Amino acid sequence: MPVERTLAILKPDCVRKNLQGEVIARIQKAGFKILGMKQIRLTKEIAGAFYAVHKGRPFYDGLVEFMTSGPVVPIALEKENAVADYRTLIGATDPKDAAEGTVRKLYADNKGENIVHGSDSAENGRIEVAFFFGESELV
Ligand code: DAT
Ligand code: MG
Repeated sequence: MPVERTLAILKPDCVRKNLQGEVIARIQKAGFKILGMKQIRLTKEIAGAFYAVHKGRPFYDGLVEFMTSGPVVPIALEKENAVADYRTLIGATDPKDAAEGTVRKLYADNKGENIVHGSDSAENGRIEVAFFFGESELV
């Protein structure tokens, strides 16, 4: 299977609940290599640009509001089959639909506040990692 990059983001609810360590431990136990990690506060412009694909959807403004409501932790991950394996680890977007034992099932309150982001394709994995990290920050 091809080695892929995928972008995780520990969202503001994850940081508020002090769950960063729990989620990172699950990522590491699942065999992902952490290439880069930082804590930042997104501006409306940055969050809006990151989620530009969702612009016009009814949840877009709330999503940008939420993602700028506190610090987030983008994490660049690498592994064989990283995109699909990370999405299996985090579970469905809505925690009500997420499989038992997944990060969102365990920790998320609702579909809007769902603890973590994950890229949805290998191409977007590379694009989203590059959105937050320069190549010199990926080690
Ligand atoms: P995912 O984060 O699982 O890739 P997505 O790309 O469809 O899900 O949506 C991006 C984020 O937008 C998602 O994590 C939470 C929010 N969102 C999506 N659909 C929503 C909805 N119906 N109501 C509230 N928030 C929603
Ligand atoms: Mg998505």
